[in-house]
Amino acid sequence: MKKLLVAMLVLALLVPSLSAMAVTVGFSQIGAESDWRVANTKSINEALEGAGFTVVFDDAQQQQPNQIRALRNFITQGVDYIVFTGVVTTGWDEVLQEVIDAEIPLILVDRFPDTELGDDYYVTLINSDFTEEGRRSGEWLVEYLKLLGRDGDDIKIVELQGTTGSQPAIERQTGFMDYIADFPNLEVIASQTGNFTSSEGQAVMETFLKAHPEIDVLYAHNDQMAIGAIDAIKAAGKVPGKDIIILSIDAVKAIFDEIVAGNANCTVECSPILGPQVAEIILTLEAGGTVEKHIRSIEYAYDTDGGVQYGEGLFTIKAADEIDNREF
Ligand code: GZL
Repeated sequence: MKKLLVAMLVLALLVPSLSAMAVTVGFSQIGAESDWRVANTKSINEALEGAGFTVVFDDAQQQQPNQIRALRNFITQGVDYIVFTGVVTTGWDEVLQEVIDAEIPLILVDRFPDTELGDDYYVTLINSDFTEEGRRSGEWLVEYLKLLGRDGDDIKIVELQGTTGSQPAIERQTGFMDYIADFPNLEVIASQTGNFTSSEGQAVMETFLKAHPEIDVLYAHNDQMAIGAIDAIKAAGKVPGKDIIILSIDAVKAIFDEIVAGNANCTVECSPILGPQVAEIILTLEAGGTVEKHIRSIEYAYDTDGGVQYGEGLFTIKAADEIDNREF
């Protein structure tokens, strides 16, 4: 009798994880173009596997046709959930309609597709506010120039855009340009995509430096492109972080190293750690619960000395005080 009770207890403990393992999640990821993306992949896969789910992962190498193929494969495989972030904003209506028709719950992370499908086709969206990140970048720059006593100077800015047609690239540019529009002495003299990668950021910065000897600021849509640009600035005989102020977005560890070394000036945070929220959502749905339609990440900004305003009651944190907390 005692053995039977023990066996039943063990089974009762195992059943939830066994049942979770029966749940399969298809995860269509953009690629591995940046430290941010790699950390995002790790966070989501580890959280889902930690919750006992089986993950079918696909890296699309920043190519939309690969993502469309992956989504169709998930449908064919009959996964229970799909986690998806799109490399660009448009061109998803047909395949997402197929996901709807297959009645597979869709969890959107990071980037939000621009579709004609309304709002019912997905369960929830977990992401950052890219327009706010651009605005914060503009405000930090204005406040930092005041600290330098250069708020009356004519400031020449070059912009390294993210992947053409991607939501973060579109919205980070909009937020930044809208904020600096009130400061006519701030001028963007060149803007081009570096596709969120270090190598392309370096190559484009090289062309900027050849065409514009008078650059004062680099605004990069992610840290990876800024890190590539730092190499180009050094190769051109200029001092990054001093001759050219360097401002970027993501707050990955590698940019903290550059800020502490004096080669960069500020990074506005965009958190890739979305995994725990994704796993929690699926566990809630599996238990018959409901979830919020839109979940925002909580983010800050970090710079050389801290104390620079970038939002209502928001002031930067000194990078050297935060660097040991950064894992990716
Ligand atoms: C932002 C994310 C962007 C990062 C880049 O949520 O989509 O894509 O800022 C990454 O580093 O390539």
